[in-house]
Amino acid sequence: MADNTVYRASTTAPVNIAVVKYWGKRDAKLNLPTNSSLSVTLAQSDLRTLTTASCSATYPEGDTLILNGEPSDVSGARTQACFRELRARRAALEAADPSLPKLSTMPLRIVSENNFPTAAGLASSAAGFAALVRAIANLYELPASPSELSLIARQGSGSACRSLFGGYVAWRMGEKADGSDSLAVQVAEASHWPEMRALILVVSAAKKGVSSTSGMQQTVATSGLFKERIATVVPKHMEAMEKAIKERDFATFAEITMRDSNSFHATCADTYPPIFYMNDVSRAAIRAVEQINDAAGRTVAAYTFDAGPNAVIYYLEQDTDIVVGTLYSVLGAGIDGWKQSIVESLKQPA
Ligand code: 2P0
Repeated sequence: MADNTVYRASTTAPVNIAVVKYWGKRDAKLNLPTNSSLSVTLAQSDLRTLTTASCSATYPEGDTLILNGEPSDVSGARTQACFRELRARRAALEAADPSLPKLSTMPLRIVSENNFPTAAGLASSAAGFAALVRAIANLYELPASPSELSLIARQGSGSACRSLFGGYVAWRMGEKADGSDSLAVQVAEASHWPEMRALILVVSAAKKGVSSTSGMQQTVATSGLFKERIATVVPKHMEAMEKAIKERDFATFAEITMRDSNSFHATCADTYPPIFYMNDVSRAAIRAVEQINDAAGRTVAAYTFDAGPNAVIYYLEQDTDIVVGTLYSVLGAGIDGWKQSIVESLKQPA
């Protein structure tokens, strides 16, 4: 008898913001990075992708994806790699147990919604591919750990591998040519450092000018500073950052976060032709954080910027008034760019 069932599973995945940045691929096909990276996963309640994966023999032929209500292309190599890897794992389960429904042969229908602007430098591809991979893994009932799923999500978008965990997450670059050791691991649970907060200052929700994928390829090809970054700067930052997180040492966490953001944007500026993601408003946020730390007489806030102008400010809950209060008054008063900005305070953990 024909199987007319619609099989379905849903999941959410959060955004992560790197404090030691991924920038550079050593293998573009397998999406293998030139360096390890480390991020903080933000609270699900604030910024997340909600994804439902379904499959049915009754669906018309061909996999489909609806992203924020619009049909989206699934023919790209990265989405195809994720579908292929997940189907292969499901097919292995079906081969081992012939009583299982043959989901691996059915068309997939993916429906995905972000609750934040796509392509605003807020790592929508990270939450998006993490949710896509986990939703299909749930649909297929794969017995895969988050680190195993991170190997698949990495092939969708590098930073996505880090969104399969909460808390503090390292993406180990790995050494193998086949990428089987380039995966994410949790360094610490969010509850290890429950006072940690992230504030996102949205300068612009517009799509970024140079995509991360092409920007980092240009950097690898042309920047001399980048060679120094991957050889010495990032390994030093990874080690110091993991220690700072384990010891809940905010001053060191903050210094490495700011230095690594500066180092990443310096290699962007050293790319030929140069890439500029920060703008005048971003630089005003850096000055404001410096003022806040100077006035406090200790490091109470850290800024970081991804491939866009928006700022993420890390601070501890007990310093909310001096950090958030001062940022609102300093940035809100005289700087045009912030006037229409959305300011969200994110609690860690959810
Ligand atoms: C990061 N970024 O570590 C860094 C910091 C942007 C700046 O990961 O080509 O969208 O899909 O692997 O993951 C953005 O890069 O790039 C990114 P692909 P991805 O979060």
